[in-house]
Amino acid sequence: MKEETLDYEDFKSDLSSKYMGRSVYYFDSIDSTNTKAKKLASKGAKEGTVIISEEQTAGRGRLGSSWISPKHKGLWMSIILRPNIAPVDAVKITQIVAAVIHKSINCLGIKSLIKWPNDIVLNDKKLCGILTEMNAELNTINYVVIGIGINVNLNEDEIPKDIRSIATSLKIESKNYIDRKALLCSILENFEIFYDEFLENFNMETALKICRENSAILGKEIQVIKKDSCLCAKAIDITNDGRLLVEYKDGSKEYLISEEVSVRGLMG
Ligand code: BT5
Repeated sequence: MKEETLDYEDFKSDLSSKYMGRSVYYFDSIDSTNTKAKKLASKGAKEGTVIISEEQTAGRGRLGSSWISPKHKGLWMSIILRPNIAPVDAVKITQIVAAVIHKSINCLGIKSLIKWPNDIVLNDKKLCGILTEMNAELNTINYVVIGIGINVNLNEDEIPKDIRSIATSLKIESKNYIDRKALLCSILENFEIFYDEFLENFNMETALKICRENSAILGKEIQVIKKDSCLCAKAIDITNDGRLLVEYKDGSKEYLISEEVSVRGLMG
């Protein structure tokens, strides 16, 4: 059977967005779509440009970790943005993307949860990771690259053994083959709506509501993992600016920003 591919020609007639995903760089294989996106962005690629690859040979997670991206099995892609916002506000975009992916997965009848700041999970296992990277001056953003990795049609034996206990796919969870093209279009269309609303009114209420109502960690005991420490805390709220409010055992509170810590549910 010929594998279904995600070249622009394959999905352009199904896509109803105006600019999100209207300029597409498609690869059969690449090291990392985020690395490519950063190169293209620094050469002037416009907002909404999408880089998609059928596989990544050096897919990246945060802090130098790697992201497994087998051929034709997932959505491995990056979106270039040029928001006219302060660099500190770029973390909000990660929450908007998480809400959008959750919504699009939900439309498939799959009930995922959002694990702040950058994971979509199901049954305590990771379905999707988001990697937000930015190039900025003190007060202005040159570009933001949103990397999205979604495990779509991986079978259990296609997930490396060392991450099998923490990773899953839409196919494994739903027991159905998932149409990657439809999922891709849904994400690009929903993202354009949420992102435009955010830029126009600085409003991310809808996204925050989705992140709060479908959180895998709010109200739960979590571990806040920093460079030199690992502390137990309770996840209290996601604030209007996308930070996580936690309360430690001694009653002290802290607002976490996605870059400075990892938060892992005790199950993770
Ligand atoms: C992330 O990092 O979750 C962000 C992943 C972003 C991947 C996309 S794919 C397109 C774009 N191009 C790139 O090069 N990257 C982006 P983090 O929270 O640090 O999680 C990384 C950890 O997840 C690894 O250390 C593994 O334990 C685990 N992992 C690796 N591959 C996985 C997979 N396919 N599914 C689930 N977990 C995985």
